[in-house]
Amino acid sequence: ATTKLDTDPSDLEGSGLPPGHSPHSLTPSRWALWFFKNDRSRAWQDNLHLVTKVDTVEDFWAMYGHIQLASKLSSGCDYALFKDGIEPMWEDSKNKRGGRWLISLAKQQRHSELDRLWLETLLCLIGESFAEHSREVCGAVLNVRTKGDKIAVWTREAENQAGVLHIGRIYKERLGLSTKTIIGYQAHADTATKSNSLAKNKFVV
Ligand code: MGP
Repeated sequence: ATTKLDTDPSDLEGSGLPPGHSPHSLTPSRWALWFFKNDRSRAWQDNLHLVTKVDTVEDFWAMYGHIQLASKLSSGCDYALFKDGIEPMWEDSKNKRGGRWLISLAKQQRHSELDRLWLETLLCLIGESFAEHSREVCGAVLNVRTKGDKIAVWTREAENQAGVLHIGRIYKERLGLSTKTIIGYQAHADTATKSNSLAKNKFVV
């Protein structure tokens, strides 16, 4: 015998939700997953590929179940989850005045913590965890690197101090980082023009 697991949309009528909103739709309605694979013979932007877009919780978990865990990616690869319509690059009009909360991991954290921290980051995004400041969020990026992996939440306006700090405090708490761990926020304009690997922190929490 087969069991029907899908909910028939007509079952949702009369649920009291606004028209067009099934109980599990994500707000904003759609997120895009991007994958970057480092091929040094090509320009940076040409290595960035759109994988899929999700607009329900069910789609999100189906996607998550289909892709490699972060810790299984080869060094040089990235994932990015961004709001639909924003490309995961500094140049996008929604990113260019923004910046990122950066979590720099020690090498050994790839095995112990990376997958949990990246999943928690994704859930902070799709769950709109930053209250009204969630609208400031553009997306999140994972960099798998030999020198140490990185996870970052990108926001749209580096000068929005209240929004940036609210997001940073909640994000740090959600990741379960100790109060002794300091995380920094850097403007993309500074990251893009830095001469060494470290752009200056505009804010820390
Ligand atoms: P990276 O992949 O963000 O970090 O940037 P990585 O590899 O750890 O290097 P590090 O410099 O932070 O130590 C690596 C390089 O990719 C950058 O120096 C840029 O040349 C390019 N790059 C990265 N991003 C996010 C962008 C972007 O948004 N736009 C463009 N044009 N290039 C980018």
